[in-house]
Amino acid sequence: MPLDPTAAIEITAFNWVPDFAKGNVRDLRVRWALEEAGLAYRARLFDAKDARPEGYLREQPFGQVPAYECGDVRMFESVAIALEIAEGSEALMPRDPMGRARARTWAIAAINSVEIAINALIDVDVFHAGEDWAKARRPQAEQEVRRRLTLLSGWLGDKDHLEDRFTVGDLLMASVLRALRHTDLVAEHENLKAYLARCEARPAFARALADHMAAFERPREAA
Ligand SMILES: N[C@@H](CCC(=O)N[C@@H](CS)C(=O)NCC(=O)O)C(=O)O
Repeated sequence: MPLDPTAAIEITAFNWVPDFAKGNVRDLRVRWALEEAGLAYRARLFDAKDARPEGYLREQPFGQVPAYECGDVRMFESVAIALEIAEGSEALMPRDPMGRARARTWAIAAINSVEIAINALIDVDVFHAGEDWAKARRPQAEQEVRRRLTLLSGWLGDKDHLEDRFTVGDLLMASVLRALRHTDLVAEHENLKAYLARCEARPAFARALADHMAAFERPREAA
């Protein structure tokens, strides 16, 4: 679904971030969810280096992206937004109660049990690279990511997805795993590597990534 400046749904995103963040800012997972759901949207872009526009803290209390608006519904937190989109789309959320419960469970697991460990590693590898404390902390942070990935790989086994079909849980898990691109940690598990490649091969992801990246080529142009 192309970006549409007249769309009812608006998200916020950045038109400038440091190179390491391109392809990994959290608007991408929301764009991906919207693409899977077939919903048109527009993007309001900020430069990450600049102060946020007046009033933005009323949309996103931490001044971050993404924020989301559709009619009277205003949200922040990428996972909450992805779940909101998923609730209205069978492409992301099965119809049956158990399927829905499992999709929501994996969505939270991605963030609360996997991303939390990955973020600790990103912190030392990216945000504090080279600092003495980060060098000391890194082995432990990496070990914890390895432990989580080994358990995730064990769960996945030879399945294509975390449950019996693609859901918002896979969308978020894949989004989280992508943050390890600067390491070989995912590739240590053939099934996780293939899982991530499978998720990234989805046309909706390709469209979302293309529009996410295009925002950095068109500074200050909304939509
Ligand atoms: N928990 C939030 C985190 C959002 C977040 O960390 N956004 C980053 C970009 S990925 C950001 O806006 N950073 C700029 C800042 O913190 O000022 C979510 O998932 O939406």
